[in-house]
Amino acid sequence: MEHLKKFDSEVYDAVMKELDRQRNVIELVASENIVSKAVLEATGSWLTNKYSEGFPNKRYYGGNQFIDITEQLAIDRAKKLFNAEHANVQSHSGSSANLAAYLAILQPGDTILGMDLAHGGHLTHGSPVNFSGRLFKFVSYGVEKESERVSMDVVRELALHHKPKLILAGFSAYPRHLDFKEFRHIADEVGAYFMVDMAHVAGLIAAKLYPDPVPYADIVTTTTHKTLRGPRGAMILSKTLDRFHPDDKKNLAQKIDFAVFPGSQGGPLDHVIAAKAVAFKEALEPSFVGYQRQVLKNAQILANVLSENGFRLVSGGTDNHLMLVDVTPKGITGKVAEHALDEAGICCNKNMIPFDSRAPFDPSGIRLGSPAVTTRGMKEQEMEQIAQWISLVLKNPSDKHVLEGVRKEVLDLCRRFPLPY
Ligand code: DSN
Repeated sequence: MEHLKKFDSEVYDAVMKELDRQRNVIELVASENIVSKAVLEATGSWLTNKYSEGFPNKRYYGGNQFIDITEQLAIDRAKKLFNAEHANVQSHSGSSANLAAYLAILQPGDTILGMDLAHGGHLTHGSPVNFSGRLFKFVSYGVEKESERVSMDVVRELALHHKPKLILAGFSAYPRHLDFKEFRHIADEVGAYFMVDMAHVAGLIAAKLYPDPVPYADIVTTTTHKTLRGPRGAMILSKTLDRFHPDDKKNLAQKIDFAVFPGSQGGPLDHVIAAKAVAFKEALEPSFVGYQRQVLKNAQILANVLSENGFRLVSGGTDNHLMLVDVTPKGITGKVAEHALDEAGICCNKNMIPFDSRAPFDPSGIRLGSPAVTTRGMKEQEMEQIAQWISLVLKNPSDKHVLEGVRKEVLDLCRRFPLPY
């Protein structure tokens, strides 16, 4: 960083402060992780200088012989990792991957059945303030009030009633398994495409520790930076054939590629694509399964100890890497909880819980996840300790003495489990 330091001390200082923050906090934001040095080097590499509209061996610019290698490696490894027929690795983000997926198979105004953001879905699954809700007619399913789980009977009823062209499964705040096979049955019953946004659980799926949507879905989108532990970005996996238009000039794989470029993006981020290739190689290593197993174990311990300390977990616990904690029974809100934990060096995000009577900026819950702390090497013992600190902080959110005491212990734990850089 010597050049950055010399040329732009303001940016340099902020970057170094962010590194320092990452080193010294317990990161429980469920959608974040810590990349390896190899992924970081590829992301920060000279590939950022190149333009390469098109796809490997079919570019609109010269000089792409080495970019072709890195992009093809990313494609081949993504296909191998998820046993997918087709992979497009150019999506800049999960949102742009979802936009391209919709554009590949739908017309504006078509109906999509997806999960309600307020019940754990995602902004791009039909929120009225997002392009998805503005371009398409979304119908939402949520969780059931009692179980706080998705009911496939409800999904089926809604599908039969609204006859969507696309059924969408996936979430950003749902702590349970989804039954992708049953989603496929329902989609077949009503003649709909089936798409899964597996962003949160992609790493668990790669390790075969979460139900696999790839055999059932026409299209699977994912970010690459959550449990998958790659650079910030996304990709789209798909079947080759378009089940409803097998005779079209373009098959589904070609429609996806076309919807990404030129449909919704220009030049790909070649440095990030190279880093995706590196991350997929890491995910193909046997040790990645061990990592994901520990992600699950760590989430279980965190959930169990919080429950033992009297916290109400949405749906009673978790089957994956994340959990939603309703903090209102403790007399506080999600905003107060997030702030108090931040003061103590524990980072998470406030989150709506299903049927929340409060507003998104000060909701009833917080969302916690285990991927980043697991990457640092923390295991059951540390998770139990973290859960005890969370309990102590949330029971005393304005007690400076408590917050400072926990902050000191957090710093000590962070020093014992350093980042790789
Ligand atoms: N913002 C991401 C998350 O935190 O889950 C989803 O895109």
